[in-house]
Amino acid sequence: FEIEGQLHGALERNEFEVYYQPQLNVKDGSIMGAEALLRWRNPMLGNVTPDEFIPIAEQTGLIVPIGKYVIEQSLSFLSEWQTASQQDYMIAVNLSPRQFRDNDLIEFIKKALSDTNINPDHLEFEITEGVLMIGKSYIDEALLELHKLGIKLSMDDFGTGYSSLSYLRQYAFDVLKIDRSFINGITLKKEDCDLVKATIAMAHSLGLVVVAEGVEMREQLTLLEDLGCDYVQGYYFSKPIPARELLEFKHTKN
Ligand code: G
Ligand code: G
Ligand code: MN
Ligand code: NA
Repeated sequence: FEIEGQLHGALERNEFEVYYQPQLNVKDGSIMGAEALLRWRNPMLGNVTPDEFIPIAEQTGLIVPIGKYVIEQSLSFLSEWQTASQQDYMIAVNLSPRQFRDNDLIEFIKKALSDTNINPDHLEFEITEGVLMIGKSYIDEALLELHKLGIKLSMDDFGTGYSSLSYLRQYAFDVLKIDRSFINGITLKKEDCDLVKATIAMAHSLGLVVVAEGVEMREQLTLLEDLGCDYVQGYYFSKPIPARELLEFKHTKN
């Protein structure tokens, strides 16, 4: 109730900031790109986490303008980042179910790409099973449209849902993100290690690249490298950070 009240007008009051968490190449530790993660600081409520406000933004429809702000900010940051570093980075943005009900979504994305002069294949949208479970044709059509534009699609939180495998077969995903709950126990539990190993092999045989989420320890990185994982993301490298910090972020593997 209080969150909802404050959420109205939060965009106009400039209370949001997009943070970025780097994604690194397992082989050489180089930066591949970053995931955009929204942060909200409100004068009355202080910092409110996305787990608290995203569901309310979804219910109220406020996620539509807020999500557009995230896309705009992320692309303009990517343009700045690529220019500053002379590297072809990727930016990954989370899309939630309600955003697909916006008839203007695809046109908005196209315009944001052309305004920032970003090549569509440097933009990735992270989709959870929750989006696909809705089972509406407008979602299938939007995903197909994004794919045709050359935008990358990644299946987020892989392994936590009920029908991930059938969705992998049904949709044109480019990236599989292994949920951090599996990475957590990877060095401790043989079952988790075996599951991650099999997931990576399956993804590769389907032509997908694999990102491991929630890497917190060096031992996890070493094991993921042995298992052939492509990219990693997690507190071991960096938590989500403001744009200006990412511009200065350098990771050295050793
Ligand atoms: O930022 P944090 O790491 O606490 O993210 C918590 C959850 O909020 C994640 O599931 C993430 O996908 C979601 N989230 C964060 N930023 C955004 C955003 O910009 N859009 C949407 N739809 N979800 C987001
Ligand atoms: O979109 P997704 O649900 O995957 O959101 C990523 C969430 O995971 C965000 O809340 C982000 O802050 C969090 N996160 C990122 N790296 C780590 C990590 O290494 N450990 C833990 N516990 N959380 C992480
Ligand atoms: Mn995500
Ligand atoms: Na997620």
